[in-house]
Amino acid sequence: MTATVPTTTLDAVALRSQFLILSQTHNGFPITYLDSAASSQKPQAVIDAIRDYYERDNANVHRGVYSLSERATDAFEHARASVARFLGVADSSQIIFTRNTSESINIVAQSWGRSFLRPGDIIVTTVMEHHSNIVPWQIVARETGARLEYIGVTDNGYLKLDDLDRHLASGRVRLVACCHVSNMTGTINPIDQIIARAHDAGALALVDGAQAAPHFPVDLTTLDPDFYALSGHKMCAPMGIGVLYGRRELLESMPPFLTGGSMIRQVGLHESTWAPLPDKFEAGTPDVAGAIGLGAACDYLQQIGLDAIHAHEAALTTYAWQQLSSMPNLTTYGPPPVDRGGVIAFNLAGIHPHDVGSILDQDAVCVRAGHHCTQPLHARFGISASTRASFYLYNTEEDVDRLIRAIRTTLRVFGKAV
Ligand code: C6P
Repeated sequence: MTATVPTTTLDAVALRSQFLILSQTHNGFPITYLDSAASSQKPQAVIDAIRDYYERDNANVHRGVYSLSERATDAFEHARASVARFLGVADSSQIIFTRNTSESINIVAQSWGRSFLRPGDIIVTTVMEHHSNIVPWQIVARETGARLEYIGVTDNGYLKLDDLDRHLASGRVRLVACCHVSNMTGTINPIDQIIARAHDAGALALVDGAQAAPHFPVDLTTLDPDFYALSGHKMCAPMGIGVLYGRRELLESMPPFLTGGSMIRQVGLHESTWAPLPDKFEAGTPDVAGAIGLGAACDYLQQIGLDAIHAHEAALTTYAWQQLSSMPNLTTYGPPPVDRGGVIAFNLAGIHPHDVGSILDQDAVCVRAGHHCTQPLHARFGISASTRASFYLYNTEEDVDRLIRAIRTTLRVFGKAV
């Protein structure tokens, strides 16, 4: 069945001029960047914001009383306010700057988990998680005597929500940790329902928003998760800056994760007390330029409009899906475009994804090949690796056409029907 291709109002061709990196060629072909799920490219507005900070305002923050340091502090806190606005959060002190999604989830596991989990408590996560929402819970479960249980995945890449209800019925679930969007199947999970069901059962909800917040509007006041984690580098910001949002009472009740400078109120020789939020969770000199870049990225994405970005990605995903799903010798994983973000993982019969990735690179088509840090999900589909194309605001139908052509070339190289 052919789905209608949704319409886009985004002028991606014009937007591309703001991403200088995309004007390069490789092997004589224009770069077709289809790996934004791994890390996005950065627009000039973000690069300029970082450069301006270093050229005009650079000094350590929250320390100096001289005007340069005050300007740096203002720019840093202004960035935090931009992130809060982007996520629909009124109180910017609930926005903790971290390095990335992995660190954000580890803070919750190590701080909240080690303090509040007891033997017999249950943590529920899902088979479709990135390793960064599995491994921290394995470790904290081992340390506290809590049990780790999973929500399974259907053949079409949806979560088996009956599994969630079954676990919640035990009355022992303390936390449900779930991704908003899968980085392999692209499944957009019904995260509002998952959060509501967790809360109804007296459990907390942690959402890994790494593949969601960059691509469609996320309003945390409406969604009401207890924790939400994201990475700046997947949403036009630099690498090395991420966010942990947390409910105020929870963050206040949790001990700090990293300790030392900036996060204290008072230090004695044997006892110390902690600074208020968000400083309690931001020990040491922060990545000020990274935060400023993230603030600029949030403003940039909001200016373009997250609804428009989502519609644009939906149009490209549908256009790609229609061609990929009818190709012989090609298997895709996950739900139809209507239920997925701009991510399509696939395999070509008898061809290793690394070979696919290398041949596509000869035509300057950049995709990810491997397990995408989702080994349990790959195992669920009986595979160890896949090739993944992912789309963002700067991609065009022409990019999809190049992908399809390069896949056909790969099939021909291996003597497969096209
Ligand atoms: N996924 C991908 O190619 P970090 O590395 O900490 O910024 O993000 C971790 C992470 C957590 N959750 C999800 C859903 C993710 O997709 C990622 C990162 C990249 O799919 C790199 S492995």
